[in-house]
Amino acid sequence: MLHIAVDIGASSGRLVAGKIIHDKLEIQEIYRFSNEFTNRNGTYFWDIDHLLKEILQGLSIVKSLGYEDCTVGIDTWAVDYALVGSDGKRLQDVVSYRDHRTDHSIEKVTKIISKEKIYEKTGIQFLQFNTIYQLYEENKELLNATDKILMVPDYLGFRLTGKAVAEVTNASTMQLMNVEKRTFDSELLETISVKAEQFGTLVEPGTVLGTLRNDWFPEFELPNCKIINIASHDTASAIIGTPGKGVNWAYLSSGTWSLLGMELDSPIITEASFKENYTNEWGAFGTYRFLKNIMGMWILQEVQRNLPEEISYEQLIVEAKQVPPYEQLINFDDDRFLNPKNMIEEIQAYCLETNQVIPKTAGELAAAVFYNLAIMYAVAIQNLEKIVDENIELLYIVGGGSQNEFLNQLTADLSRKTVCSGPVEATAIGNLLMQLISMEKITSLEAGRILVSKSFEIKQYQPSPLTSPEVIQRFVELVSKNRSNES
Ligand code: ADP
Ligand code: LRH
Repeated sequence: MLHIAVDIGASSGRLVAGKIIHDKLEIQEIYRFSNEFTNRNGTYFWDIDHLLKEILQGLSIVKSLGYEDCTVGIDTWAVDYALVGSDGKRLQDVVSYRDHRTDHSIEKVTKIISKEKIYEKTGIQFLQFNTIYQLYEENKELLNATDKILMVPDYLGFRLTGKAVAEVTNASTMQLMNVEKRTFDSELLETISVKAEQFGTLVEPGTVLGTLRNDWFPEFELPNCKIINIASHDTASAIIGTPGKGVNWAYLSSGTWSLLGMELDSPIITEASFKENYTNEWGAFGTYRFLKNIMGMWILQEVQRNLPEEISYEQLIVEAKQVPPYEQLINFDDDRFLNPKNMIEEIQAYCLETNQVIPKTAGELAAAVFYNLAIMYAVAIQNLEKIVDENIELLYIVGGGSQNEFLNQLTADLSRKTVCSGPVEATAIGNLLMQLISMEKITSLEAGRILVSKSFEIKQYQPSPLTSPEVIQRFVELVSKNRSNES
């Protein structure tokens, strides 16, 4: 039987088919489509009906290739949701987490319940767009009329099967789950006037959601599909698909976001993890993704979008390499870079305000992004080692961003760690592995990761001597200066 991963990130979606052939996992991209949010009357929305159509279009291609039966898993980005009425209809379009409605919501919610208490209960990092803050800002009449609040992959599954669930890896990103009780926290729900019954049934990855209702989509020729609840948070799937071995490895899932952390068996909720805003998102098999969100390739995507002429990633990297290193230090995790009107102007304004060289050309802008991301990764690894109290030996970089060999080498140099890159499609692979485990074709997460390391090329980068070792310390000082100015 064929297995299909539907993997939709903030910048693109794809259907990837997978099969075990001669003890190797073979994957094939069946269909790819773009994804973006757009501004309508001042609010940023995702086009969720377009995504649903693209999934159906991709599945009809599977059928046209001669496959009659398959399993399907759906993963997407986290935190966003659809509000569904009791008639099963969506009450409004899905608002993007980059919308400005939550710019000040952490302050508002933490006036009702303290930051410390929220962190102690959930172990989840403070990001202004977490579901808890989005629901706090939601129109109260709409919320009252809501039968089910479904996270994006759960909603897509609901549209395909009629079954409403809350898959736990993604549900944990709401910052509404009590990590000790492993269920919704009643005090947090009360704070935002939402009831536990308004969510779908909590399900673990590996369970079966239901059967695709082909009869609901007569305009498409579809195969028979069993939809599996995989780890529906794309980052959870990416970490499942990361071929780490042993204990002392960290990961960097590099796409629109850079998610850097370690897989743990139990959460870490301490003063240090709180201060550095590390999160404990739930993983498959009771693991925790102890990680930090770093602004990631979003910055570059937005630089590219605002350049006067189109330029490929490959060309941007060629031009960035010609620019002198470390021309400016930029803390891209500053909220001002979350969704500015024009990323290029925002970067330039930051450099002007901080008396630094202003990047102007495509190569200078890309260099500013790469050098600073590499510094941010190195700092995040240092903090991670301190908090987890482990010495990290290997950093695995997976996702679209792992194709950037220049940044991979810079990351090895600055972090002083061996870096392994690939697979590029770790998220789709993790999605497929969960389907294979659910269908009892592989026995465990470890067996899945061994399969990945046998099946895909992994490149290694060793740290080379540093030209400017002081940049990391200077960056740390910059961030702590910003923090003390804020408080
Ligand atoms: P997401 O799932 O968040 O949409 P992906 O894992 O698909 O993200 O990664 C997208 C990112 O991959 C792009 O923003 C870009 O930075 C990077 N990327 C894509 N193609 C290349 C390439 N050929 N070389 C280097 N980086 C690339
Ligand atoms: C990456 C991701 C990340 C979340 C963000 C909203 O695609 O899921 O893990 O923090 O999007």
